[in-house]
Amino acid sequence: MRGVFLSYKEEGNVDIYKDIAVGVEKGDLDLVKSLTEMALAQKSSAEDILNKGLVSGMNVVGEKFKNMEVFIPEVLVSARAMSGGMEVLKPHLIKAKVKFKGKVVIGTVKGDLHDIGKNIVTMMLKGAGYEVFDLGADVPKERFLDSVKKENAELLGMSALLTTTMTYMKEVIDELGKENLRAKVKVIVGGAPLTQAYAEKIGADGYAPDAALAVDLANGLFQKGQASG
Ligand code: B1M
Repeated sequence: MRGVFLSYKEEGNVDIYKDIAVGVEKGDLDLVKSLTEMALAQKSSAEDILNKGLVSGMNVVGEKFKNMEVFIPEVLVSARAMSGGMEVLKPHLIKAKVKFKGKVVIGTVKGDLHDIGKNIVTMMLKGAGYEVFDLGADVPKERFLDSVKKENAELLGMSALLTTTMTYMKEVIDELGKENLRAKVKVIVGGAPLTQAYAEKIGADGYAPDAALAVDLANGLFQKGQASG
């Protein structure tokens, strides 16, 4: 084992990312956590560990799930291993900021339990200096609206992973309009089945295909002053 770890240094940590990905694929929580800690100790960036290791492993699981090579129990075990790695990464992704850039309410829409991508987006937004109120998964429109009002949020982020649930995003946007909140709150959406065209069709202000671009999108909206009402 020691020899393997020494070789990570020599290979510029490329192998450790692969092993983290394989650990996620196999659902080996302890291995994923210890390799994540080791990669951090070897000065890998949290973003590289996340994208080249954890997300890369989960993508393989996704492909296998699609091809019916693995099934829901294996996927859950992999998701748990990925979350373990994310817990280790969290403090490194979330930099302490004295002043928040803005307030964001985020959640996965009603009927949808997929929260891994939304959690990554949340972590990245926090890391970028936003105050984020994460409502979790399976969030009905009433909760989105209550939270936007209560926190006086400038940005609402919605995630959906199912073609059957992404349609709910429009219901939330329409509800914001009915409550005269649409001009005050910008809406960004994401999730595997989403596209820019779909985001435009439902009246969202922006779409991001991944967590890093979600941060760019939020920054762009705030910089233009569009998200500050
Ligand atoms: Co589900 N599932 N699942 N699943 N699952 C998918 C989504 C699916 C594509 C698999 C497949 O068939 N190939 C398919 C959807 C098909 C469709 O609608 N077209 C599917 C299905 C069918 C289902 C069930 C219906 C299965 C069943 O019960 N028969 C069921 C539905 C349950 C429900 O929600 N009501 C179900 C259940 C589950 C599990 C519970 C087992 C588990 C979820 C665990 C959890 O999240 N806690 C699960 C998983 C893990 C997956 C796959 C394998 C992986 C999803 C994932 O976490 N990806 C997925 C297959 C796949 O996507 N390849 C699949 C990794 C994650 C980092 O990516 O979430 O896309 P993603 O997030 C990215 C970007 O999209 C973006 O940034 C993230 C990071 O870069 N992003 C945003 C996401 N949200 C954003 C918001 C933004 C901006 C960017 O702004 C606000």
